[in-house]
Amino acid sequence: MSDTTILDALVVGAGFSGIHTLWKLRKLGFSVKIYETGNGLGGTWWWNRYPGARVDSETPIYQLSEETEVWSDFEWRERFPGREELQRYFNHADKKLGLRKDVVFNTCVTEAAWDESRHVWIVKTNTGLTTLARHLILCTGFAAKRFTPNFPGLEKFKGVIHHSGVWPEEGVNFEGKKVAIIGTGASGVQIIQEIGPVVKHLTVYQRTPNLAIPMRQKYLKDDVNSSLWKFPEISRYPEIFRKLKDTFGALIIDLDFTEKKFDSSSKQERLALYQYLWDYGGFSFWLAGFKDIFYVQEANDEVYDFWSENIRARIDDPVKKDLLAPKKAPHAWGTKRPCLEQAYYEVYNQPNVDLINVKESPILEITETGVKTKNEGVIDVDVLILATGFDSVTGGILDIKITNGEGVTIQEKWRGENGTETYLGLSTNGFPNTYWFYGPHGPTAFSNGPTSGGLQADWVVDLMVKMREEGKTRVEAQKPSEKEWTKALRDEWYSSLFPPTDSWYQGANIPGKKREPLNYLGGIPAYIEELEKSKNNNYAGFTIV
Ligand code: N01
Repeated sequence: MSDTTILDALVVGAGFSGIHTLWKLRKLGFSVKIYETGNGLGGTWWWNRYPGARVDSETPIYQLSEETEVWSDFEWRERFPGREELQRYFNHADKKLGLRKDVVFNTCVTEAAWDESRHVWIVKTNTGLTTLARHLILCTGFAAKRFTPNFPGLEKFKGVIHHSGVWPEEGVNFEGKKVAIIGTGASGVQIIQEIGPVVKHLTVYQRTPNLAIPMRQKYLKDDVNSSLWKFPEISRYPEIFRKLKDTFGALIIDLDFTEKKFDSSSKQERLALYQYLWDYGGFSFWLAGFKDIFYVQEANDEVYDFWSENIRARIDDPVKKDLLAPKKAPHAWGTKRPCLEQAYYEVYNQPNVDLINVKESPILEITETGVKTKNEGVIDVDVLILATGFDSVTGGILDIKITNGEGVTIQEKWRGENGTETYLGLSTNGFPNTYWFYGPHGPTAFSNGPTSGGLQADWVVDLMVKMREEGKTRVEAQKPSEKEWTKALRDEWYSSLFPPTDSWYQGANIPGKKREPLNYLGGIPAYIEELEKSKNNNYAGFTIV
């Protein structure tokens, strides 16, 4: 691209939000390109290829909903699609929408500087490209920056070592191997249940138990009429997509938090509801019971007890039982991402699977041959897996050196004493013509990515259309609006049970990162209302020139 061509928009990242933005802007006649670090489409689902990788959003909601030509012609075969199914989907979307011609792969955006005289972003990549763009759209997702703890000796390990977020394309052979895995988040749980039955020996290093819930996977080829959950007909998709936006997280078809209050239902009614959701599977147990579980300790305790009783019944060994599903909750249930499991707890009943509690017996170092903990000494392994997560939500954006017209970087702004401040969870004062989707202060962690990222993208596209019509070239979130949005988001968070829990929801998983609310807890309908309120008032809260 020549140094004088100005793109209407440069999109960073070819996951769901990036693809949707590209498709929509292109249709409206805007010039737009995506720069993508990976070598394929799918964003997180390009990188997430560890054994057992599978999404926790159920069919058919985890897809592009406006692109009729894509969904009307694609058959999902799993209730919770695995990585292969997702890759099949992204290839299908590419065929239908001709995406690749506007995606530059293997290209990582490293810097962007705002040129106030021309109202353009000057964007640089690791491959030496310099691109001018009117709008900079960051579709970097919430888990683009991998986190590896600073274990002493890590570089000395002589065996095979992989982080779950950058798994080799050719896979890893586990047969007959001794394996260690550090981390029991959503990635760790999926890997453990997948490789436990295959490896010679597996040692799991757990710091906090994952309070995981039954997935209740279903396959299209099975007798789908024999379960609570059925594959919806494609003809129902438009109605499903529409109704999803009326639910808290757009994460479950036909279900949402009950409108009842916890204490206005009898114990018998409550237990019947928990049981129904438990059997129904997926995120329903988290997001279709009482919303009070996020605010009222007593409501949370009761759900925890139900969870713990059910999970403990699946684990044979009393020590493992107490470590995986303690009688006393390690944190308020659901305030740290619960993941969906298929046979996670049963894996620990196998004689070849050991569990080490690193809170009691910390990892001292990684040696040439294995992992050394305080009580166990060195356990030798052939393969070491780091399922240690991500510098979530803000990490992907803050990895790019974004500098505004006054020479201030977004890093300086968000890492300063005021922390992350945004307006509407998609823009920040001082950084004109810049937006992100499925990132800080959006419904992100509590929502289905394609839905919430998609509605943010649509909002920005409408704004760009208006600016084009009116010959405007610069838009910036106003400081007072940003202060107000950020304060309301924090007030809601601090009124809930989330703050004491160490989770990536608030940056608590990264040593030295500021602990602060990074996600909007108000739910999708309230979020849509906020977006509409600004838009319908001539984009109130923004200065457009
Ligand atoms: O990462 P995580 P993830 N010593 O941060 C442990 C999405 N996702 O990749 O809990 C020892 O959740 C850490 O311990 P603790 C999903 O939203 C979705 O698993 O901090 N252990 C934790 O157990 C998910 O939430 C899907 O005490 C250390 C683990 O490493 C998000 O991505 C699939 C440690 C990290 O867990 C991230 O999930 C995969 C240390 N020094 C991911 N440092 C699906 O949709 C960290 N840990 C299915």
